[in-house]
Amino acid sequence: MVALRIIHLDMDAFFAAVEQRDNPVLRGKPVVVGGRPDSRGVVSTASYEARKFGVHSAMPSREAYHLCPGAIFLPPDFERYSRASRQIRAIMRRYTDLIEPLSLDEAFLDVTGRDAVGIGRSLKREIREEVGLTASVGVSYNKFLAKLASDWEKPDGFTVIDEGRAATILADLPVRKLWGVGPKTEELLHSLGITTAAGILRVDAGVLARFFGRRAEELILLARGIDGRPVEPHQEAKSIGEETTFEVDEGDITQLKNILRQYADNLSERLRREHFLIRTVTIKIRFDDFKTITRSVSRRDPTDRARVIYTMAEDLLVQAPLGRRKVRLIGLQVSNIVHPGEPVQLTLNLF
Ligand code: TTP
Ligand code: MG
Repeated sequence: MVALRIIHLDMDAFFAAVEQRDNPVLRGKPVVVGGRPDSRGVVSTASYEARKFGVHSAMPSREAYHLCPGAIFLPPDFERYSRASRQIRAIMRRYTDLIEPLSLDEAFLDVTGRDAVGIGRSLKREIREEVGLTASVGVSYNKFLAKLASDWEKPDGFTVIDEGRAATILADLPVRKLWGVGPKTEELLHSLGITTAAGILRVDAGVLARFFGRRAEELILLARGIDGRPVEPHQEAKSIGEETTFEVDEGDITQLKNILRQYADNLSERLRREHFLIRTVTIKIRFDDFKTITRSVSRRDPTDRARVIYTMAEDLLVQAPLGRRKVRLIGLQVSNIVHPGEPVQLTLNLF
């Protein structure tokens, strides 16, 4: 019997839920947080009431408006989302320091040797009572299954996957739900007639290896519900960044530089507030034909200075193959974050 020891917690419709908490008028209504419906922005998230109409994250706001004209569209207010995120993080820390945050609203906890189910329930209750938001919680014996569990009965879910349940779930689990399986791998698996986790185990391992190389072994392990990855703390804030989709495509490099300067100022301020330093700067450019490029540069000495960040970004912009093409979106991201007094280099996580 494998012990339940990993918790995955993911807030429900996070940005929209914060808005509904703070403004009772919005409760029970379709709420869309993100770009304005008359802009070229995208949806950050939608309340579950809006999701019924087919609205989802990353969809153009305009499309969201067509699907659900009655929705209330709101611009994001990161201050309030970060505050809620910090409160949630503080509640998690009551139970363990082994916390791996994946984003503002999502984290793994390792509670080996303790009552994982009891801790999961307490987390949910304390977040509801103290932060006024609902979380979906999954409890299992590894990260893959704990994440699957938190998603199982969303929103406001609480799902425990023990070995028996894992066997039942894996028998019919679509391959897409396996960790790291994206559209391409899914397509390849489907072309081999494999649609479920259990299906992977029915295929000869040599055949799988021929198609998937070293990934084959990992797929087989995941299909058996095995995942050895540890919960890795100290990975919060892998990167921060800003980006904008223009109302009208921009062809003027001076304008692009001005925007990067503004981003650098904002990011520098955020870094100072959080007491972080960074080593890597990345710019992202999406052209009018949607082709998207990213360019990165790193420096040895960590910095939080706007002028340094801007100069690095400007160099990248000048060297980018802009040609005569117009730019639809420009973004600036800083990563390789260093916490003062803890000079470890964190994993790079680019766009
Ligand atoms: P998610 O946890 O993916 O989504 P969610 O919390 O809104 O909804 P649920 O978990 O119930 O399915 O992302 C957390 C927040 O991150 C989300 O509220 C808004 C933000 N976000 C974006 O800004 N853009 C995106 O494309 C996604 C997926 C999320
Ligand atoms: Mg969420």
